[in-house]
Amino acid sequence: MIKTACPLDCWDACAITCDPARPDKLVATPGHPLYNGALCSLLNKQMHETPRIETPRVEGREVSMEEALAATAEALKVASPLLWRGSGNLGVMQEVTNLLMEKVGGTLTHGSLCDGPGQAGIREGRGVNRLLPPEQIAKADVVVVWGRNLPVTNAHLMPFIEGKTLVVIDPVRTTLAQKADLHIQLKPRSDLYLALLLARFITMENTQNDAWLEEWGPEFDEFYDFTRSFRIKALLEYMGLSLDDMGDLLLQLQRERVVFLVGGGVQKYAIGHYALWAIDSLAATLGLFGREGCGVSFLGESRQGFRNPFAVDAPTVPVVTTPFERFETVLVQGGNPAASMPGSAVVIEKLQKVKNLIYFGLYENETSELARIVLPAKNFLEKEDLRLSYGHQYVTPMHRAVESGIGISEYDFTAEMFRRLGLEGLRSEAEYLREWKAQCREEEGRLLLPDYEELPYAEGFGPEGGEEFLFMDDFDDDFEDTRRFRKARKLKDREETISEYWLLTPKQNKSLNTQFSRPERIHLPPETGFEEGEKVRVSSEYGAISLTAHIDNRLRRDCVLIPAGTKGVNFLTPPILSEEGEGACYQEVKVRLTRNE
Ligand SMILES: Nc1nc2c(c(=O)[nH]1)N[C@H]1C(S)=C(S)[C@@H](COP(=O)(O)OP(=O)(O)OC[C@H]3O[C@@H](n4cnc5c(=O)[nH]c(N)nc54)[C@H](O)[C@@H]3O)O[C@H]1N2
Ligand SMILES: Nc1nc2c(c(=O)[nH]1)N[C@H]1C(S)=C(S)[C@@H](COP(=O)(O)OP(=O)(O)OC[C@H]3O[C@@H](n4cnc5c(=O)[nH]c(N)nc54)[C@H](O)[C@@H]3O)O[C@H]1N2
Ligand code: SF4
Ligand SMILES: [Mo]
Repeated sequence: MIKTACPLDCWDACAITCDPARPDKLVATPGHPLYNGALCSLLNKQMHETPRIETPRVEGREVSMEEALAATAEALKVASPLLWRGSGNLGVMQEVTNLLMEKVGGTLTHGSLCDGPGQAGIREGRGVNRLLPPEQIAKADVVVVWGRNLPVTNAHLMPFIEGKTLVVIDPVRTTLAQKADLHIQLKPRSDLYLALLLARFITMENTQNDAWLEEWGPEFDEFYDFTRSFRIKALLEYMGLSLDDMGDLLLQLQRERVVFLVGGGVQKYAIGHYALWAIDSLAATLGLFGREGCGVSFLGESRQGFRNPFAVDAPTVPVVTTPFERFETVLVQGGNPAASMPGSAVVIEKLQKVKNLIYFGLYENETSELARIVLPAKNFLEKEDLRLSYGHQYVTPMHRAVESGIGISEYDFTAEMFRRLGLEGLRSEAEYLREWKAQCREEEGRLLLPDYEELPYAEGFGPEGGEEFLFMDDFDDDFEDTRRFRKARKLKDREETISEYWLLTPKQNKSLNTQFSRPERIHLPPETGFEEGEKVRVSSEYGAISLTAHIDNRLRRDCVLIPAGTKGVNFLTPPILSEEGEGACYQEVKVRLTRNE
């Protein structure tokens, strides 16, 4: 039996045991402190059913690996090639290709398609993003799931919230919302106002945590003044909520142990950092940091605290608005920018201008179709690696379980390029893995993130602890423009004739971003008047696509939903950077619907 971990970009980072004779029947490693029981169907069904790229290609012609590597080495000889890495596999060895880029004078990317705005918002208040261990979540009385879709994206956390009072804040009446004690079905992109308003009410009722604030939040009074600069009635109307909703929420927030499980949903906007900063500021008002059974969970920074042997000094370009057209050679590794980046029309146009587009991955997709060179990768069962997690503190070594003639691993690819280009200084794969492991903490034979704290922020904020929490103190939003609150008062009349809908684009259970099944439908609220199965043309100022209607009464009447991974969804989304965090803004857009004749 071989021990490894699931490589997919998922909160759970499940530890896995593989019987080399049955690699299609993986099981969760027994005795894991967190996650036992079943693995999800993405890993045990979708992955096995998705055909892999088996043969390398150059200019559409199937070639030997030798020939493809020779063509790649040649293409890397240009001035400053670009490496664009996605998150198809979260093992640390994916990053070994940085060493190659450093040697050939290449360019890397910075920023994030995923959690950039949220991370930036957390850093504003806390200085550093420490993950909230699931063990603390298990001790809470009240769990507020705020823009995270636990049963779909983070299913192994479900047992940890069982038996607790459950509050869900989500514009969609998700399956979790249907089970919740309280569901706040707010308007998209309004979480920051909700957080500020709640902090204000808590202070008006004098239920803020004075003892905590005295020690860690000396600027609280200024924050309270800031929350008072918004008009209550206008805000409530804007969010689509009532004073009763506020009362119900306050009742839960004022209980002893409260955790917020915040997800990607709240921050896929230009102002996404404000959402996390405001939610953190609300948590600080209640003194939720550093207390047992309390805290705010978001995607944790798993590499924090490591001395990364693959960190290099190379120029970078933004990953969200990558200027592909400026590079003669682009190596895409473990990603599908032609479909996963926002603003597909612009992205594809830029990718088409690249002379040597090299795709290094497992499956055919929109990017492999455009590539001049296609290099099949080895899958996670065929290589050595180490898996960190953004959802929990455990680190899992990944061991080779299967020998296969298909593809090449990222380490072997790098070693081949070093050899062919006459470069020096690459150490052995085992040495790098040892270096990562040696930095982990070890408890009862298990590896933990070096930076892990059982009770994060108990000793204060900032990278070294000891610093104060910094409250949100300003705000600026031009998307909704300055008429924001006047418009809000007119919302009721506007609702009769909605012509533009908020686009929600959350994850779904049959795909992992653009890997595996790719649905082709749009979820519509019944009020749109479309019928199930009807063809709908969906357009935004960035592009248009046609999808099949699925009537979904879990939606607000001002929202439509197209899951991430849906073919073409990102033709609708804006190729812009968030105000902070160099992140993507998939939901900073409204769409129109027309009948497709
Ligand atoms: N509309 C919309 N778009 C989104 C999002 C959204 O919510 N809505 N979410 C965004 C988010 S959060 C993320 S993280 C990004 C993800 O976007 P990307 O990082 O581009 O990920 P994928 O599109 O899933 O593509 C992953 C590819 O990696 C390859 N791969 C898998 N394993 C390996 C391996 O071991 N080695 C190599 N070399 N390749 C491998 C597979 O061939 C697969 O096609 O998408 C973003 N795009
Ligand atoms: N099955 C599956 N699991 C995955 C992935 C996958 O593709 N498939 N992708 C992985 C990746 S890369 C990531 S980053 C994580 C992300 O995991 P999650 O954080 O759960 O992210 P999402 O599914 O994007 O959004 C979660 C929820 O936010 C809600 N939402 C949308 N807009 C708003 C808003 O304005 N306010 C509020 N309060 N809620 C809003 C959506 O309705 C949805 O229910 O999941 C990972 N896990
Ligand atoms: S739940 Fe997530 S980590 Fe676990 S097997 Fe499924 S995709 Fe992998
Ligand atoms: Mo992500």
